Amino acid sequence: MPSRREFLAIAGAAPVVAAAAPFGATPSARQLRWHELEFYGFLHFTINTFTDKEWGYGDEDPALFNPTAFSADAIIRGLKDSGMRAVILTCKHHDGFCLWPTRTTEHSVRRSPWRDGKGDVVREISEAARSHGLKFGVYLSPWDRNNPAYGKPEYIGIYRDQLRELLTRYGEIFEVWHDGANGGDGYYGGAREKRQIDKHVYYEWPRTWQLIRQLQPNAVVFSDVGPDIRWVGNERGIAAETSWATYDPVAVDGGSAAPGDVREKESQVGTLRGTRWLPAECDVSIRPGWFWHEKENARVKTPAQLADLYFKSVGRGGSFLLNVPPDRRGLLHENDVASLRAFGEHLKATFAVNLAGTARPDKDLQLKLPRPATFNVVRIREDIREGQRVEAFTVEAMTAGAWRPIAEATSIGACRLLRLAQPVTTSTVRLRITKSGAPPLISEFALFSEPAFLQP
Ligand code: FUL
Repeated sequence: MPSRREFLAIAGAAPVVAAAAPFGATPSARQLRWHELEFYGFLHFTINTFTDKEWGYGDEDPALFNPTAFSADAIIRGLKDSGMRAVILTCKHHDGFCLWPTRTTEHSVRRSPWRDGKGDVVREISEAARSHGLKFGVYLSPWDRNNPAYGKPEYIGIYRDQLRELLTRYGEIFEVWHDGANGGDGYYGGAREKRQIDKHVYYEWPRTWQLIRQLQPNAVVFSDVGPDIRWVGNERGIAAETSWATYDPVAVDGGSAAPGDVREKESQVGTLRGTRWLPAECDVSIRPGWFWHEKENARVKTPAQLADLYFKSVGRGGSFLLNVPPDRRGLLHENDVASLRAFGEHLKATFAVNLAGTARPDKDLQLKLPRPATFNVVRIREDIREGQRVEAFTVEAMTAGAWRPIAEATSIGACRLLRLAQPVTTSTVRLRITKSGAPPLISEFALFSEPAFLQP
């Protein structure tokens, strides 16, 4: 586990209150490392890219997978330009096509003309990611509409073998992603039928998670119920305005939850003073669909829209998982690349300089700047190693000899970003904690100036 000093160095500030006993649930070492990533990419790429579908049925000919100019390096550079620190690849989506030469099925890149059947998308993306300093994670869909064994007990062994390959062949994995879309109609080796599974028992998730812990002890595991990271309950990339890192998931019927069976509204908020540290990951696509479609080339989110999502995900204590789907060439489309780059520049310009300079809050959480500064963004972090404590607060600025409130919110956690309605010029700011489960431990109180966008 990083020491308190290391963690705070990353958060960019010194603690303002001496160490105290932890309050409630606290993050594990792997969760703490994940919190530092904040913003990372998702790559949805498979046969769907070539069939113009979002969910393949599972009967697609592997020969359809044939990107003409695939470049993992160009894809990763495009993502890195936006400030992402990691990337997760759909190694297998619901249609069952494996992007690596697996021993578990014939339905893979080995039967495609791409690189004469000798290619391995997982290898190329993982290596390019690492060479550019990005961490690498895997998405492996539990639902497999191609596999004849899906719905039967033997499929669970196949799924685990696939995970074992992914977690042993490609170096360090930072995150393992299991989505909650499970069961339904599919090809299933020619059966072409509907197969329902019991989400609560079929996958024996705890055993699969144990296998992940064994093979990749540093990886965080994502699903609707964790065990490390929770789905945020929507695919719009936003956490609720009040979002707790603690969460006790509940099934739709009020019973015990499972991947694919949670009350989505509660996933967005988490559980105040909940018993488990399960912070939210906010996933969304840069386009309307998860996969690339020609007709969506003009519907790429603008840098201003991406910034809005960043403030509503990272700025509410979660992470921002932005999908950017490669096209049929095996490259990111120019429109996506342009938007990512402009967004990356905006992020840099916004957070490059903390206008509080070297000023640190005193014990009353007051910041005295050497000279007046003009800012429109406030960033506050709690020392989450000691738990999430703050439940409501106000930021006040001294202007014309009087304190006036400039922002107000509830949860802080790993990071709270406040965008002010108007820029404020002052040399004295304070944080007033109005509700807190335990004495607050604020590790950062910083001020920034966000430039305006020319285009909405
Ligand atoms: C969902 C899937 O059904 C979508 O296709 C996409 O992969 C999304 C990220 O997860 O569960």
